[in-house]
Amino acid sequence: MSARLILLGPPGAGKGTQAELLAQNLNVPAISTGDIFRSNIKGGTELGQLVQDYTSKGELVPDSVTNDMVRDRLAADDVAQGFLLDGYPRNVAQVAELDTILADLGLELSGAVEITADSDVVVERLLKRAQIEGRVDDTEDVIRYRLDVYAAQTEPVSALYGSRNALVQVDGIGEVAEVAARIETAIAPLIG
Ligand code: B4P
Repeated sequence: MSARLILLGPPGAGKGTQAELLAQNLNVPAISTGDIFRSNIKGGTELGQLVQDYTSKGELVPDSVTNDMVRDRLAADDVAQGFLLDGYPRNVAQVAELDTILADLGLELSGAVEITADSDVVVERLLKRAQIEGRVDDTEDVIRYRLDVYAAQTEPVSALYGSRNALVQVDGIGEVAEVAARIETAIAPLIG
């Protein structure tokens, strides 16, 4: 059975952390749009220069850029047996685009997992990460702005997958291993 999953959750809920563990477990690639942007920024590529202003402010990168990048990535050979999308789709227009991309590839989504976490907890986690990694978008103002962007643009995405009966929600508060175990239990009905 191929797992084709989406991982949703506010910044700091643990998406990146859990995506890595879950992808290993399911033996599928984890595809993080945020990671792809960051590695392009670091490498000084044309894409990196294009997106840097948006990511540093916590704004969503324009759909035209993000959608093309995801379309290319999902056409790669290693995705044929499944994937875990981390951080995409992030607004309702991206959901429509993903529907089209998957239909074009003849693939069906297994469902979406939303990791939930209280704002104060995520701000605290991200400020801690800032001290270790120094990500430019991990300042308190930008973190709070990213949370607002999540509420306005990405919560409707989870509502949409909910209306399709394709959403499970998992509490992201607790030890990393505890959250991972909750996710594993929650996705069982999605991946059969
Ligand atoms: P992302 O890379 O997706 O950044 P994020 O939302 O902050 O999540 P991240 O994965 O980094 O954090 P996590 O919760 O795992 O996006 C960055 C930017 O890229 C966006 O602002 C936007 O500009 C752009 N972008 C990305 N996708 C886009 C799209 N589709 N469309 C348009 N623009 C897009 O972890 C946070 C911290 O919590 C870590 O330090 C971790 O160690 C810690 N943590 C995790 N689990 C924990 C636990 N259980 N207990 C304690 N700490 C925990």
